[in-house]
Order: sequence, then structure tokens, then C-alpha cells
Amino acid sequence: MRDAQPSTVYLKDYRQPDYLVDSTRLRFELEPNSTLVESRLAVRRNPAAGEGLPPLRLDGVDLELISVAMDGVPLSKEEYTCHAEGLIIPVHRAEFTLEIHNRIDPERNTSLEGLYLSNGMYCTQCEAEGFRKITYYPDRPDVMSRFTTTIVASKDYPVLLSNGNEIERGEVDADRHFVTWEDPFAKPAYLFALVAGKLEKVEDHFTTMSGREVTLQIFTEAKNIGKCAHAMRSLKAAMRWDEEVYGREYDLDIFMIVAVDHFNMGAMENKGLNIFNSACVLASPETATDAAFQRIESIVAHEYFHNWSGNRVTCRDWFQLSLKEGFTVFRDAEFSADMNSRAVKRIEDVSMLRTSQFAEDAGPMSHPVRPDSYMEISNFYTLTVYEKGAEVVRMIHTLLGSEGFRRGSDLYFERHDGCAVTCEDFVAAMEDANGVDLKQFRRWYSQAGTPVLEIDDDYDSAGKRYTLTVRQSCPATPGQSEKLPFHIPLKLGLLAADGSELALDSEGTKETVLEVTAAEQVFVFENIPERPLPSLLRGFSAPVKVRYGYTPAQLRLLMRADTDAFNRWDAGQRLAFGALAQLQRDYRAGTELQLQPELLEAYRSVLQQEDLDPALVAEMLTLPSAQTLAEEADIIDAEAIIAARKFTERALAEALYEELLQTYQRLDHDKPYRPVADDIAERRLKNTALAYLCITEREEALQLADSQFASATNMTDSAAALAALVNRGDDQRASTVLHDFYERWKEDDQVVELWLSVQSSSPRRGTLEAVRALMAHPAFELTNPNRVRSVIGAFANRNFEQFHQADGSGFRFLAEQVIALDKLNPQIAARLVTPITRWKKYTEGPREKMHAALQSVMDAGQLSADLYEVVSKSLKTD
Ligand code: B3K
Ligand code: ZN
Repeated sequence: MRDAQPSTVYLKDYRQPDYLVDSTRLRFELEPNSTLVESRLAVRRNPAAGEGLPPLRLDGVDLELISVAMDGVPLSKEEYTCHAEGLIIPVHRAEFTLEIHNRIDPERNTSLEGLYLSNGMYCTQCEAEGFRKITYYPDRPDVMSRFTTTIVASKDYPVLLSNGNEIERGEVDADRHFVTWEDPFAKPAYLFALVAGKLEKVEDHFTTMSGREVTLQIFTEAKNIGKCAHAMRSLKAAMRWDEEVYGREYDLDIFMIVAVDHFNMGAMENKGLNIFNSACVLASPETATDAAFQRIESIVAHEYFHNWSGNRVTCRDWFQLSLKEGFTVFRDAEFSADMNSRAVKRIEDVSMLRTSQFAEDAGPMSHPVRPDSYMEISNFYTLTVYEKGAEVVRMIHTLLGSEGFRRGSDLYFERHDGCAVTCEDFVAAMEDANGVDLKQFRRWYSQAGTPVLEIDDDYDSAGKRYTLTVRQSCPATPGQSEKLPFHIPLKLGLLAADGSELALDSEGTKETVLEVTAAEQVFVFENIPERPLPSLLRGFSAPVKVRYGYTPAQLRLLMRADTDAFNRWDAGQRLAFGALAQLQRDYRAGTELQLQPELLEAYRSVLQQEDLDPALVAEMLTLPSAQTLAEEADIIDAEAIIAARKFTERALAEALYEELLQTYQRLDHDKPYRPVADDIAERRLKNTALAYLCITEREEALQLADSQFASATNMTDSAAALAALVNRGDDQRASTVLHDFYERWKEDDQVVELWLSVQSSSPRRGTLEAVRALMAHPAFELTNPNRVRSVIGAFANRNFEQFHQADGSGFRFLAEQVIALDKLNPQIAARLVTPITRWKKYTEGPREKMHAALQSVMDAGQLSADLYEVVSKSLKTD
């Protein structure tokens, strides 16, 4: 735990490192409470950093220092300074070797940063600043070194892994053995990894485009060895895709993945040795849902893609995090789009962006894609850096086209291979390869907040001229009151009254990308034969909000006829949003709530479109989430949101009962399970229909769920039936299925996590008491982030109704858990507190209660740097 008032690091203060480390030799003697780490560094003065020989500063946290030697000569304690955050060593020569011995305690490391134990297996997590919890080191990404690592351990740990290639192994004595690994590629310390345990593996091979053979291995505990096939398939598909789409080939002889149960996030791209949260790699049809299969495919690809976008070309400093994360998320999203339904993938990503990233952009932690400052970098692994960062890369792709973008990425990889660079270098490569000027576009990296486009149009029927006036603005965000105009690609098409597409020019172009660069700009289309209906921001071509006065009839035309699948869905969302906004007003006014007829008819037509991708139909039938409605509101009235949404869901379910039932029955067939796009789409629609049917709580519907629960042969159908019965119907039925499900699956970690989250996210009355009871259940463990996310995280983030109970009990509960968790795992605590940091946007009652809960976290004192940063910034009232 650090100081309660951590200092702020600024991008403007960046300086080159004073010293470089040409090679790093590490030796670990693994013991649960007392692991010995020996490091031998070849250090050299960085010629680019200036004159003289300043002292060498090494980072180190929670380490027990044993000895320091320079060029083989031991240093006495007076010859260096050891403080809470590292070592300062005077330097007399421009090149020297430094040998440091220290001890660490993996067993007591519950922060899951550095070297720790998970179910008796040693593993590491070094990004961003975890390596300093292993040994003293210049722990910054612009210090790149060649690592050789020897692991010595008891033979109870038969598998000993690190980065690169294995070069030696042998016995130390009768009980202990060792393995030495050498990584030929220089890398920053954050990409270091070590694993030791009793692990089984599955093995496969991949032949690269230049004909090299690569061994692929996935390691896991023996009980999970049957759950690795999907990850292996995904890995091979990702390797091929990166060759075909980006010309990027894998560069080592071996690529390893290890599944770990205790992990702070999804996975980590350590060079040649990716470490994965078990939930993001292990799957079988009986135990994993379609969503899990798709998540695994995308995360395996994401981590693999980092080998080029992140490892070969890395970040100069942590302000540049989006250089690797935004680009890699864009790459994995395109990969998933190619493997599955492109439109559905886009809808899923944009829904998440709109709901959660827009809220982040408008909240107290709002920051640009490239932040200017931070107290704790772990707090900046955000949706803004990742998802908005990916949207920024996508906009470059839209502006340059596929070929232009590929020219840019080729130049970027060629120019910067083996280097630690900046977002600026990425944009410059795109410019230089295409002869374009992206000067104004760069504001996407430096200005926070979600831009708003207000669009008006005018049609001159005599002159057949159609005019679009686009005004852009961006709300003030902390530290940035004034914003300059962004460079925004606005993709659009124009529809005729019969739904056909109008030509935009004499060549017959049907779709174009307008480049919006000014605060107000007018675009004119000539020879437009009738007043058109604009289909704006197709494919969500920029991360902005579009305001245009669509009528319900126009939205229905777009839903039916737009050639852009994303905008068909989006038109439905706008229609539903308008209806829900009216219902919120009616609720507040005490007027009787009534279902808007246009919405009902639109949903009925969607259900009748049997030729449409069923996954798209499922998305179109899903109302905007309560979180999305909250994000869109100026002042969040949680009670009105809940009432409007519940009323609409129920009214739709009642009115469309027959159509939903037919849809369910049409898709309820006994196909053998395959996690492929077409089948996933059918299951998605079937289970969306089931959820709606069960909202009516009619016995017939609940029996359908009962029988699906009893007969399901895959986890997608089983979990959907479970959720339907936990959310609706009588308590007895819910507790019976929950009991049966647990008894059947209690030995399977991933299914138990699903079981926990279904309960925590249920809108059923009394969920908070159920959540408290779950925390006392043997399946719960406060030191396991997956369990924490499944119980506390699911309740606070995915249960709008129960979390926002008017008495404030949900907020107080969250605050209590955050305080307890901060002592064990600051990263998870700082993330979990998010829902109550948005207190300022709520109506008075919840606002005060949320604020009090947040204040109680601050008042608890002794906060980690992670939690302190989030809470102190969120409590500020200016
Ligand atoms: N790069 C890691 C994230 C590390 C988070 C450290 N707090 C996973 C990823 O984005 O691929
Ligand atoms: Zn990543």
C-alpha cells in the first residue's frame, strides 16, 4: 500500500531514461513465502539523455533487499539509498553490471500484480508497473532489454515457463529442478512472465506464411484440459488472419498460453507466454455460453495481435497506452467481424461504447484517449483508452480506406520495429504513407468528451438541391473547458420515400463520407429528385452523438429499408428511446403509461422479418438498457427509467406474445451445438423470445423455460432458461432451478461464476439480501476477482433496478465492499467503485445517498493510490 496522497505524473514531464539495460539475467528460487530473485543487469548510460553520470534510479515496491553489487563489487548500505519505492545508486562509469538479490512473498501477494500464487501455481502480471514488485528495475516501457530467465523450483512444480525459447533444463538436487528461457527480442519489463505449476497442456502447430513451424501450447490444470480446443482454434485463426490482413508473421518458435484462475483482467500479452484469466480461455459446449465462446475468440486474438501492436512496437510511456490498446482492439474487432456477423459485432461494440464509454467521457474520471496525467496508471486501462481509442483508429481506417490504412500500418511496423513509440508516431506513419494531413484529426487523442453533431436539413424542390447543416460541439470535461472542432468522418446515404437509395452524384454513388471539420459546416447535394431521408453516421463512423429530428415514421422506414444494418438497428433504438423518454415524463407527471403504437408495430414487423439475420432481429428487439437511458439523460431519474422500461418490456411481451411464441417454437430445434455465427444467431433470437415470454409470467411461458432448462445440451440454452426463471415467476421455482444448477455444476469454476452472476443481476425483489448471502457461500472468495465481479460487480453494474433501490442500500453495500477489497486488491477496488462515482448526475434523493456512500469510502482512510485517485476526483464538486 502506498502513500494516501499519491503524486501526479504528467505527460509533459516525460524524459528519456538516463540508463539503458542491454541484457537482464534473472534467477528465481521459488518458495511460496520467500522467493529469492537474483538479477544481473548490463547497464549503459543512454547517450541521448544528456551529459554526465546521474545516479541510477531503480523502481522497487514491497521488496526485501539482500544485496547490491556493481561490476562484481558488493556495495555497502551507505553506498546507495533504499526507499519505499526503489533504489538510488551513484554511478561512476558509463557501462557497468549491476547484481541485485532480493526476496519476495508470492503467497501474501493478493494484489495479483508482480509474482503471486493462484491455486498453488506461480504466475506473474507485470503490466503496467508490476515488475517492480519482483525486483529493482527501471520499470518503464522505454527501457527494452534482452531477458534470460532461470527458474528453480521444487519438482512439485513440473512446468516452469518464461518468455522466449527454452535453452536449458536440469536437476539442482534430488528435490529441485530448473529451466532456463531466453527471449531473443528486447522487451520492456512489463512483458516479462513466469509460470510454475502442476499443469497439463494441449499442443498444436502452425506453419507461418514464410514456412516456419511454430509450436502452440495451452497449459491448464488437468481438470480443464478438455476445455482448450476453442482457444487453440481461435489462436490459429488469428495467426492466419494477421498474416493475411496485416502481413504480420509470428516470430518465435513457440507460443504459449496459460490459464490462471486469479487474474485482475482478461489476459496479458507477455512475449511468447500469454497469461489468461481462465474465464477468457477455457470453454466447452456444456459449460460455456455462446457469448463466452465469442469472448474467448476475440481475447485470444487480441493478445496474439499484441505481438506486433504492443510487443514488437511498444509504448514509449504509459500515456501512450492507446497506441497499443486502441490499435489492438480495432484489430481484434475486425477479426471478430470477419469470423462472425459484422453488423452484430458492430452493434455489440457500439452499445457498450455508448453506454459505458460515453458515461466515462461525461463523468469525473473523463480523460482523453491519450491522458495528460495520472496518479495510478492502472486506473487508465479504461473504455476510453481501449474502445474509444479503437474508434479513433477505425476513423483513420475510414478516412484512408483499407489499402491506405494498410500502407500506413506497414510503414508504422517497419519504421518502429523494436522501438518504444508514441501515438504521434502512429498518426505520422499513416500520414506519410498516404500523403494526407491529419493535424486536426490528432485532437481525438488530446481532447476528452463525446462530441455532439446537430444536423438540420433543407430540400429545395425547385432546384432539386438538398442541404445538410452540421454543427459540432463537445461538452467541457475536467481540466478542459474549451474544445476545438474535431475532424469527424460522417458516413451517410439518402433514402427515397419508397426506401430505395438515392444517387448522391452523377456517378450514382450511394454512400459517402463527409469530412466534418468546422464548428458549423454546410454540405450540398445536387440533383436529388425528391426530399430524401438521411441515413446518418452509418456503421457508427465516429464516436459521437447525432441529433436529428427523425419522426417515428421516418425511423420505421430506416428500420425496414436502410442498406446499412447498423443504422437499421440504430433507428429502432432511436424509436424506442423516444418512446421511453415520453414514458419517463408521463411517469413523473403521474399520467397513465401507454405503449406507443409505432413502437409496437415496429417490433411486430421486426419479428415477421424471417429473412433477416436472427441475431440482428434479437438486437432490434432489445430495448436500450437502463444504463443507456441513464447515460443519455441530463439528470438521471432512476425510478422513472426503471418504471418506463419495465412497463414497455411487459407491454411488448403481452402484445406480441403469439409472435414471440411462434419465433421461439420455430427456432427450438435439436441441432447439435456448434459455436458458429448462424447457430449462435438462432439461439440468440430464441432466447430473446424466451426472456420476453417469461416477462408475462404466464404459466405456459415459464413451463417453456422449465423444459428448456431440463433438456438443454449446451450452456447457452441452459443459462438462458435459468436466467428467465430466476428473473420471473415465483420464488420457489427460482430457488429450485438455482439449487439444481449448482448441484450439477459446483465443480466447474466458470459455470459457478455464471450461477453467481445470474442471481446478482436479477431484478427480483430482495436481490441485495441474496447478494449478501452469496458472499457467505463457499463459492465466494474476496481474493478472486472473477468471483467479486460475478457477485458485487454484476449487482452494481448489471442490476440497475435493485442497485438503485430508493433507500440507498445498494450504494452503501458497494461502498462497504470497496473498502474491504482495497486492502486486498486495489486495482479491483478502484474499478468496482465506478457506479457511485457518477452521483452528480442523479436526482436529489439518490444523489445524496450515493455521495454519502462515496464519502464513506474516503473517510475510511488508508486508501490505496488506485482507490484514492478515483474517489478524490469523483468527490470534487467544482
Ligand atoms: N495489456 C493487458 C492489460 C494489462 C492491465 C494492467 N492493469 C491486457 C490487454 O489489453 O491485452
Ligand atoms: Zn490489449
